[in-house]
Amino acid sequence: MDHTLGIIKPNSVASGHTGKILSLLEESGFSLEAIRLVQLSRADAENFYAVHRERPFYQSLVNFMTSGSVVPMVLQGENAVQKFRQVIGDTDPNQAEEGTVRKLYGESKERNTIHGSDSDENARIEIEFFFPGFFGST
Ligand code: IDP
Ligand code: MG
Repeated sequence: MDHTLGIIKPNSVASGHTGKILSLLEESGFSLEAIRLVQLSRADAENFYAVHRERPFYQSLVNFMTSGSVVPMVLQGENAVQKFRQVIGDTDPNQAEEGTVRKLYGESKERNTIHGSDSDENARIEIEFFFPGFFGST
């Protein structure tokens, strides 16, 4: 699979960093295949992050992800999932490498600017979550 899902999180949309982040992603070699501006409902955010249901940060994460608009997008490129994770950097901005999106714009481990799918299987599920029918019916 050469697609992944990214989501610019509410802190970065509100801070006006969306354009700079899109530029950085495009300069890194990704092409933009789909994009939206979305206000997640509580149920949406709970479903999207259901895998983290038992984690101590879950309710706080859901609160954060529903606190403002987010920008989900489909990015295409060779080895997209793995490469995107490299470009965004470590979950904790303090641990992320220089030049990564989270290092540049992340405010904390929770408010870390951007989501990236963690596997081809999850990328497909997450893309369908925000862009139903993206892969067609075949
Ligand atoms: P990832 O986004 O790098 O894949 P995950 O472990 O899947 O990281 O966690 C999902 C999201 O939950 C993170 O992007 C971050 O916003 C939040 N999160 C993860 N770990 C913590 C934590 O220890 N404290 C607060 N928020 C966290
Ligand atoms: Mg994850």
